[in-house]
Amino acid sequence: MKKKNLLSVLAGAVMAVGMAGVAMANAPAAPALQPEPTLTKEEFQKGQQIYFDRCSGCHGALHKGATGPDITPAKTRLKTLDALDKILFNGTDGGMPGWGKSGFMTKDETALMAKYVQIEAPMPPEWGMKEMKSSWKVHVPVDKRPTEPPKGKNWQNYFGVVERDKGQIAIIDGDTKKVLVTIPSGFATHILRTSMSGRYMFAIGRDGKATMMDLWADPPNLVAEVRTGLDARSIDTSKYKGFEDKYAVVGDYWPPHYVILKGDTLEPLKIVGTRGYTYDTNEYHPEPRVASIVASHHAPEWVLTLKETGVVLLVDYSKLNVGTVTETKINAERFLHDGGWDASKRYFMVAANARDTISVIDTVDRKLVKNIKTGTKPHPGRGANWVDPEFGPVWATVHLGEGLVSMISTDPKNPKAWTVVREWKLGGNSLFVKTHPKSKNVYCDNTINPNKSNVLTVFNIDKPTEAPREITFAKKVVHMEYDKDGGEVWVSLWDKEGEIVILDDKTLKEKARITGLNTPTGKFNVYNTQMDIY
Ligand code: DHE
Repeated sequence: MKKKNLLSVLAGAVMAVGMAGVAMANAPAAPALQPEPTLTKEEFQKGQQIYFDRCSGCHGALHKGATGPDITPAKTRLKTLDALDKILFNGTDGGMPGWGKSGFMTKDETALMAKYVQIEAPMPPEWGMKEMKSSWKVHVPVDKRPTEPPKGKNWQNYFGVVERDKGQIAIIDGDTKKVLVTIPSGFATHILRTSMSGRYMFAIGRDGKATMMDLWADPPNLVAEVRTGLDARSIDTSKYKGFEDKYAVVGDYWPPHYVILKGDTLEPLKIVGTRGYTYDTNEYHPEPRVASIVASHHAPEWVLTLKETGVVLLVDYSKLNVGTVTETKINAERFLHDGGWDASKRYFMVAANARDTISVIDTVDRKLVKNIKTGTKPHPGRGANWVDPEFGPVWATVHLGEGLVSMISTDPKNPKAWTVVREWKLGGNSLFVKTHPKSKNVYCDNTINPNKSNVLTVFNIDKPTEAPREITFAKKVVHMEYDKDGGEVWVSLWDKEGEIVILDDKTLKEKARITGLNTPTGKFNVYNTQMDIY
């Protein structure tokens, strides 16, 4: 009832403004709010599930917007059901997927979702220590695990590959290209990270489930799991000297909190909430979601980004043994998303994608260096570092909203430091960019451009003004990763009958192909992830 009243007040306000406009001049009347639709209990439950699976990542659990716009009823009821249905079905130029067109939703489902987004968002439940502890399972106790790496195996060249739609991880031997094992993980598993020793690999599911795998077991196995929340995207471990493999941390979207876990068992140790105030306007936000996390090499700290408030947290975990976590808050920009280290691993480069900005955080002097405007919706993944022949060390991002690679000088001594020094035009809107310290190539996917999603674009570092080469595949291409030695590039062909194509980095010729993978998405080489090489 309360919600209805709020909307009526808003409707009244909008109408009053409209009428004043008519009286004063010939200004166009503000659009009237559409009536609130009614949904049956079944329709509501179905809408809620579809919203969680497909929409909340970009628009937030409370529909308030982040990467995608605010879609609370005050906005959505300014549009007709038909107009909303068309957006849901066909997508938009701004990067919203065409859920109907791409086959993820039926015609009936996009029509249902048009109605669902016109009603007030239900408040999702909380998830505290009691719930976490009851979901925590140690499958292999620490004293039952191997004490040395598997003999005869180049385990640091293993790859963890997310098979997203199956919610499982394929561990693949990078030397033999054989799938050693598949391990169940969370719903629509998002990313993988390794511990500092490299021995443990961690997965985070969109349902908040963290999964821990032991790569010293032969074959690798699932050793522990815990559900840290109801919606999550990021996980990392403690990497600072003296704290290697000691802790893991998960950043949740819902509830808005981060959870510190014991590094060898995933036992939940501490939950810290992130609800608070936007960095610029100081408005309370009920849902500041934890986006990217990196582990500092300069201090016993994690760098955590809070999407909606635009705040970067430096979380000191060195006194956790006495139950204390110290946070340093650095104002950056809204709405923080993904990012990675520059080559020195001192500066964290993070996209505030809805503000077309990269924020640079100095983790030694513990401050914001600069907010740098790049292109429309930067989306670096972790980005890529190389040495430009003219501008020296650069870090680069691609963009969701346009086909553009932006290179930022990361050498503090360069007069052009922290500015965009070079740009490359890309055929399509992109998700990920990748290179390796030993490589002369920079690879970009074009995943979200419907006309070029099956094309991999390859630039030459030494000839930055030369046109890029393009490799066309039979299926949509997403995410690239190098092997340990930097001689091979692994590329996902993203499909239910997906594959990984392995290219020779020098010749760009196909070396091998791993078939039979369901929606292979992110791929993480153990050594490169352990050492933050990208
Ligand atoms: Fe991601 C990284 C959030 C959609 C594949 N993604 C990240 C990170 C965040 C994030 C916060 C950084 C984690 C870190 O470094 O700690 N992603 C989100 C979303 O909120 C969003 C936009 C919508 C959603 O509903 O989840 C989203 N992401 C996607 C996809 O659709 C992708 C392409 C495939 C999938 O998983 O469904 C996708 N995101 C990835 C990958 C990375 C990632 C592979 C890690 C890149 C890397 O190299 O580190």
